[in-house]
Amino acid sequence: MQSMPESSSIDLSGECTKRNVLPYDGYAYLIDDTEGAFTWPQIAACLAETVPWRVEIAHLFGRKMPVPRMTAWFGDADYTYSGIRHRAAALPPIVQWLRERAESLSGAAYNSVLLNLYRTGADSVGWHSDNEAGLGDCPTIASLSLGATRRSQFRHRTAKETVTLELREGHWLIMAGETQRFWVHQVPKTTATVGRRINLTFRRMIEAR
Ligand SMILES: O=C(O)CCC(=O)C(=O)O
Ligand SMILES: [Mn+2]
Repeated sequence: MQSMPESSSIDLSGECTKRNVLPYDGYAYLIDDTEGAFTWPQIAACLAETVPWRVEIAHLFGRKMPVPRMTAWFGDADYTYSGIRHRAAALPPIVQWLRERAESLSGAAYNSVLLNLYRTGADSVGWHSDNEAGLGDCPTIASLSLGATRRSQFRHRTAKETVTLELREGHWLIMAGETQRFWVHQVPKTTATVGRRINLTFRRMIEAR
């Protein structure tokens, strides 16, 4: 794990506090970045309008299924999961700016970002971990939430313990250490009326072994 302190709650250069929401076997630091001089709604609107969002078709268990959200990818290299191949593309300036914020908050470096657009409560991401070979062992992943508040959950693979969070606009979730090995996570569908939510997960892709 790169430069992430082990204390469960630390102060981050006086700007905001972060706390590990996982009880063991990994780190998922929740950082409330809502107090800064950031205009998160404008940034969300800009991303919604300018990012080339697509509904990808996943190839899972011999079936083709549209992914229940819109996605986009920017990074130095292609990114493949569930039979979906995102082509390498340069980060737009606004995403580069967000990457700098992610790097200063987490102390890690990122060369790519996966974006998710949840149009309504019917959009979701199912239980998974971000454990593709290209991410290496113990990846640090910085996830930013914008727009509507949505529930996010972690579930331990063997103990089955579940941690539930409500991710609000301006929340960062920094996953690190053995989190991807021991825990799966999801953003479930909801029947509540919720507006658009955008999520960015900054990652560092390394050579696949
Ligand atoms: O939208 C979120 O908060 C999580 C997204 C996610 O887990 C992913 O893109 O891998
Ligand atoms: Mn994920």
